[in-house]
Amino acid sequence: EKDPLIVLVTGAAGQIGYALLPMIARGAMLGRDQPVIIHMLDIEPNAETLIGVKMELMDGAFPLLKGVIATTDVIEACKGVDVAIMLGGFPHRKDDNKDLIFSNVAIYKAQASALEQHADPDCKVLVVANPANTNALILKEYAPSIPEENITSLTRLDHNRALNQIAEKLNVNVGDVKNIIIWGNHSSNLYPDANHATVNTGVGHESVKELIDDDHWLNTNFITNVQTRGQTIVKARRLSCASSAAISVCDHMRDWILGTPTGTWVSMGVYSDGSYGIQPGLIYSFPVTCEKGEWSIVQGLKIDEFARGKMDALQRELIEEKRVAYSYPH
Ligand code: NAX
Repeated sequence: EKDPLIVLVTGAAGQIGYALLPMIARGAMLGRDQPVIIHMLDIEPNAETLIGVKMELMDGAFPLLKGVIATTDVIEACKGVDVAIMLGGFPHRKDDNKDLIFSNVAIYKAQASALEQHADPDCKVLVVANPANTNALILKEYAPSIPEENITSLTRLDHNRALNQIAEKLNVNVGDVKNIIIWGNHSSNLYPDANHATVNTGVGHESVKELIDDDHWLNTNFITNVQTRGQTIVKARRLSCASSAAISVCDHMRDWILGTPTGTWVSMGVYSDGSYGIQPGLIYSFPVTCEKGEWSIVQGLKIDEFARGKMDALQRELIEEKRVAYSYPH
């Protein structure tokens, strides 16, 4: 049997945590043969909820689950961690982006230091809490000894939502659609790009763009459907999405650690290296393939003028978030 990996989930008493924890314990994230020890972190006002969530996790009687720690102590939570899923953060309040960024800078600064000092030196981190890209950037800045390629942010939910939109439009199984791209920022202006996506039609991989044959739809409704999907769910469920977010977290980590299938890429927020003219020093979502725990940005895709405009606008948005984050009083 493999040695257990220690998985930290911050904000574990929250909505996504509730859906995610049993998935991790069941092997949906790291594999059905990978034992795990779960560290759940939340803040003092939610300490009791956290204990309740832990009790349910224990009652799942998961053979892969070798231990659970539920704590409000960030240092205890970060000890020996191999994989860190950062769901915890200051909640969004309408039209107060600066406040949101500042509150999260304080949180991510402290958690970065704790991870740097107490986690495994090769710990892999996924930031989910919004603003996810900028929180990931702060974490990277304040944990300089964690390799920069180990710090990523979530755009996989948007990626999966985009795959579903295409599958519904073409009336095909979502498992046959691949190679969507979510570029840039996980924000209300996010850009799903289907220009390079394909559908397995049984006889081969055909271009989504050609099959749909409606650039207007791809450049309007398709984009807004993905952008507003979260709000559409809130309206229907009267709660924000949780299980789809948890699934996408598992997808992100599983593909990163165990590898993407040949010929398939996925979207991940990663530290930019100048690819596609995006300036280095941002956490920007790119199409990536993964092998043996390492991601690499898919190179050489043709970018049309429409996509270029969206990619640049999202870059500007991230530069602005970064500026605000860096103006946080040190
Ligand atoms: P909840 O508000 O249900 O849970 C957040 C939890 O974090 C709470 O239990 C809270 O007590 C805890 N928390 C707050 N500060 C903390 C700290 N300093 N240390 C540890 N825990 C702390 O939110 P939930 O619906 O679970 O969503 C979690 C985060 O994911 C939110 O920031 C949300 O905006 C973000 N999302 C990001 C997505 C993405 O694609 N990147 C999609 C899903 C989700 O909306």
